[in-house]
Amino acid sequence: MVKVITYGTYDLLHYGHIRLLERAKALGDYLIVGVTSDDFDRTRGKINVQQSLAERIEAVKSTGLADQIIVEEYEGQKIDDIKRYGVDIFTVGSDWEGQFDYLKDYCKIIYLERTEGISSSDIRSKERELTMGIVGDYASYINKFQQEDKYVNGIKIVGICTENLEEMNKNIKTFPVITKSYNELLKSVDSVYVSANLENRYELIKHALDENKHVLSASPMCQNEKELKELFDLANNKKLILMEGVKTAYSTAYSRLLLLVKAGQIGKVISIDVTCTDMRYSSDKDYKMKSFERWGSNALLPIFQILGTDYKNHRIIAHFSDSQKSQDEFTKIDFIYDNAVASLKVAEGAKSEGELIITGTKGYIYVPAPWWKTDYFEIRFENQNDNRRFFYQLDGEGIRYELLAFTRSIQEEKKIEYIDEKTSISISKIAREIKENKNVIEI
Ligand code: C2G
Repeated sequence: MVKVITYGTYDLLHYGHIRLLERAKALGDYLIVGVTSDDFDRTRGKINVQQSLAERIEAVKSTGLADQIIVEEYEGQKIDDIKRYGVDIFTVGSDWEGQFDYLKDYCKIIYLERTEGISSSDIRSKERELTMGIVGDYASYINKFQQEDKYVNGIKIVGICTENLEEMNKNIKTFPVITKSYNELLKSVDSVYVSANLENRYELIKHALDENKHVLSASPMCQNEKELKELFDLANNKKLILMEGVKTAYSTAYSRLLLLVKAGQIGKVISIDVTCTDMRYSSDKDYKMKSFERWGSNALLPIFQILGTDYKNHRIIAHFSDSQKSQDEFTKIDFIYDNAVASLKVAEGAKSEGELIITGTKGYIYVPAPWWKTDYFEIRFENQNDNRRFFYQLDGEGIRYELLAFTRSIQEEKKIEYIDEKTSISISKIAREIKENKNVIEI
């Protein structure tokens, strides 16, 4: 019996895929099809896959051509599969010509002519492309963000609105719309990314929603929980997407970490210690961001997402800049829950180890600095032999995953919820307390 194996994503299964599978099947007596897992696709840079692994497997199954379907999950699996299943022929489309020649020590390699004129990307981009505008003041943020739409099918950044045009001009791409007028920007787009100063965000988000635009906003979205609740209600009533952009929340490593914690891998969580600091911009006199504004949401995220937002008590301790009284150079917040505690430290004017430690009754999770853009973490136990390490791919610091979740949410008319509204609202409550100097102990 001649065994043939082929691999692919098979997203939105089309004629090109089916022709390939037919010819692959005809090469032998038994066809094994390896369908790539979502994680593996992300690792190899394919983040636009529309269908879930289960849907893609189902589609391949429905062709009736595969005798066996397996899942491709990791780099190097092909050699393992070929040996394990006793494969005689490996085949794949000619778009991969030469790239799998290294398998020739294990079996015969055949590249089949790719079918011209059809591809999953074509089918995906036939859906109308959404447009996005950026409103904001910080060149360093906008610079990063504007690069990321090329990785996400279905959305294109077409404009920018900034007060800071002269300064910004050096950094921004040539967008069709470059303006100081927010109204002009809103007229030209379906959605906006709000990256302006915290105190302006509420007005900017509200204005965009009023104009029926979807909004992705830097975090915290507001300095007032009531205002944020009002914005969510407005968005929900108008069936618009309003999403909080904390890029860590959208990263694979962080999402997996949450799942492992929720699955009880470290027992009951008893304490969370989280630190985020940065001094890169502290000497830049135009940079007005304060510690909490810059880092608060990131640091609150694991606390609120693991322990919830119903803390019994909390205490905010802040050190303000000598020259600018409104700038918290360092802020520490302690939370007391019924059966747990949490503590965060954020700083723009002080430096510390930016790590995350989640203490549980069976073990702990350690995420090394800078934990907010990690691709790696460890679960550690008393017995070191039980320790496990987890590695994931993180591209574009997570911005492209955030943009992808936003785009998909608009397309599917349903928010893909990485950060729920309760968490966002609780973050804005703490932002208000710091702004109003309420519950704050000054040092
Ligand atoms: N294909 C084709 N003609 C097309 C499109 C795709 O012949 N118009 C072939 C591809 O060459 C591949 C298979 O159909 O052999 C599946 O294509 P994709 O789903 O795009 O998967 P791909 O990323 O090519 O995965 O490690 C190798 C990969 O797993 C192959």
